[in-house]
Amino acid sequence: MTSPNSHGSSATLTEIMSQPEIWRQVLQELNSNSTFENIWTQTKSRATWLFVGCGTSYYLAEAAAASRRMQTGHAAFAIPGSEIMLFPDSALLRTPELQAVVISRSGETSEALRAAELLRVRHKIPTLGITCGTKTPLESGTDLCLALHSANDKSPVMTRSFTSMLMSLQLLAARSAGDAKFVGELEKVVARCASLIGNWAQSAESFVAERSFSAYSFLGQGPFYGIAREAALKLTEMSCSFGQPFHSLEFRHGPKAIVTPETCLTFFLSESGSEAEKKVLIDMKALGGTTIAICNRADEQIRGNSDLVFELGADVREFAMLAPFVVPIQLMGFHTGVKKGLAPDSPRNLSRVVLLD
Ligand code: F1P
Repeated sequence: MTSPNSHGSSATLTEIMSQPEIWRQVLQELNSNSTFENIWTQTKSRATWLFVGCGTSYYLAEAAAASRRMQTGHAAFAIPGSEIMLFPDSALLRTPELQAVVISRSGETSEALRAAELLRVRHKIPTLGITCGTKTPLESGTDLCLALHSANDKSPVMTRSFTSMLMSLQLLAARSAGDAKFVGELEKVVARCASLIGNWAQSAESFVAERSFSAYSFLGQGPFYGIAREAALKLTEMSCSFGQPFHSLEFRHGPKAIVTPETCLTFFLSESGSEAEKKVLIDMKALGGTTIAICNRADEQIRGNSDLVFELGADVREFAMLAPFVVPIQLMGFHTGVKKGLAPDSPRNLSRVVLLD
């Protein structure tokens, strides 16, 4: 069984379990970091934010954009780096007062770097990079750059880098919105996760040991949709299983055709959409699906219709829960991979960075 102190020799599992501690460090660093202060000062007047990334960093872009819209009430959107390269005319790059954010853990991904160059040099859009690497081409290829070295992962699979960069971008949005409460909410989330992660790891490991699935779906709405996409990617990368993300209510419009007990459906339950999303959970349970609920607080209906529940239980606004909600699926992806005889530390066909010729 996994405990916070027994990670075996897996870098990936160690990095997943280290998240509450790393988040604490990142929040402390940002609090006293003149670069973060400078970034905020130089970007606060920009009206519309474009978040760019590839792979996990693209799903981070989606979650960060959705969160920024909720936090500031202003426009924000996300585009994969490749779209900026191939279809710049459909990327709304003429939007006035645009601020671009290019996200890349490694700071080396070719599409992210090419997108940064196109945005900064050809389209004259101010660029902010965010990375976990040191002295990266992203840093030299953007106007401003935030580097979170302590959140870097050794594993090709992005776990703590994803959650830490997401929290940092949310903190920046909170600063722009003059929202002094948010940092305290993140601190509450960190404390909750630190006390829960050992139990979450054990629950995920037992759940995976007792069952086998032919398909996985991840359901979320609003800012949780980006989290659902990242969860599907985590499971796919670590366990070579097929995982698909959906907006929760979209699942009724066709995808529910796949539901059987061998279909594992994970619901990221928001608070804004709780009643409607809960009805989808109840409907899919009635169709015989195996269900996991990830939520802040589970009521009787959620418990009665879920095979496994992960509950955060934090008195915070729902966008403060984005990063911790992905943790149970990072753990499930890891254990599913190990059960299938795979090594999540060296996932099949994957490299840490995608470099184009
Ligand atoms: C992005 C990324 C990862 C993926 C893979 C290759 O990297 O696509 O999401 O897991 O290992 O790289 P980065 O631009 O954030 O470094």
